[in-house]
Amino acid sequence: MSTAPAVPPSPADSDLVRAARGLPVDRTPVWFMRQAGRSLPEYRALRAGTAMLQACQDPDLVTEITLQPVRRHGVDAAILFSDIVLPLVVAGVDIEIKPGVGPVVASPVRTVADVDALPGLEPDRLDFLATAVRRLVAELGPTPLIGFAGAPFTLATYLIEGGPSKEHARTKAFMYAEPEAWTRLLERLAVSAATFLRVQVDNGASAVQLFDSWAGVLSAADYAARVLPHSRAVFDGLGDRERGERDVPRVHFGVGTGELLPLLGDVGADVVGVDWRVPLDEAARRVGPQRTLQGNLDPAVLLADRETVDREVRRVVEQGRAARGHVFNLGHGVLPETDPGVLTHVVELVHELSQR
Ligand code: 1CP
Repeated sequence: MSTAPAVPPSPADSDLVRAARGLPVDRTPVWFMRQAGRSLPEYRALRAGTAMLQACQDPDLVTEITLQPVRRHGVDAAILFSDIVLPLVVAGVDIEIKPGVGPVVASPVRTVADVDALPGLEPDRLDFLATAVRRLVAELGPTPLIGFAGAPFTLATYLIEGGPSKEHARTKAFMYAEPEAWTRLLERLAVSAATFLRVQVDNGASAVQLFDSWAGVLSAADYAARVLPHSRAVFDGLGDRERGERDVPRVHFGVGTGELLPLLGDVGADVVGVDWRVPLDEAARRVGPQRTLQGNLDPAVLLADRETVDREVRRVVEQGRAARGHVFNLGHGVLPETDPGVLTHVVELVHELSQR
């Protein structure tokens, strides 16, 4: 019999963190983007009467909403309940999240002067975040908490367009017409994203994800020259990994990024998130052997019959074996009309298919 004292399992040894670092795992870890949210009746009940951005700043609500999908589905990670626009809101930018629409900006950024007038994010305004993360880490025990922030480009689309948009034409026009103001805007957004992430890691988050959801609207050349350096600055802002500063796995994700996949890892990520458009074996070729992949079941598949769900989950698990490591996820967020029972089933099936 071993006499070594029992060491409690730590999130640093979890399958999620190990897969992200390219280490062997017991089972393929699985979590879902937007796993907390409108697909859960317990979320709708808790959120009733509280505006989204108010809920994000209430440590009790953040803790409870973040834990809901972990309890219900047995996912391998929690993701902080927050929003990519929150650092801007906390800094004092007038933004509202309109139900059924998304973030709406009262005074969109349209000129150089607008860029210069944007307030910076003071870390001491993030006490609510530090409190929520510390509570969550205590409650979660061995389950890792993923912290996140919005990447500079995707945040810039909301600031410039004034709200959700499909083509992001105003954003691109600003990028081409005002290159200096563009650089200044993305630099400032990178600083506030890094501040937001540092608070999460310093209080115990085990991994971070940078959401550049709309980067796929750019050509690879524009992405490389005008966006990538600013996303890299966010990860660099976490500190010097060689010296062990905030050395947690970094995930980088965007939608429609098939053409950008070779670049996405270069930003400083351990894990590249892939949407459903590119199969994971092909994505592994594009990203290269130095990165783990995350994804990539089409969220719409979860609305289909059970046979289709099972077949597609099997395919994703199989194709994920081509990567140095695989974190199972959807290719984008859970659709609100998804039956939560199907999500629980997917977690069980991924675990069963990947059990060593
Ligand atoms: O469980 C989780 O995943 C954590 C919660 C989370 C995350 C990671 C929320 C809560 N928002 C986000 C990130 C986020 N927010 C992204 C990146 C991820 C993605 O691509 O989906 C983006 C683009 C946003 C912006 C945003 N906020 C939108 C999209 C609008 C558009 O342009 O299409 C929307 C609808 C919101 C509101 C929002 N954020 C989160 C929730 C639960 C909601 C809905 C709130 C409500 O219905 O009142």
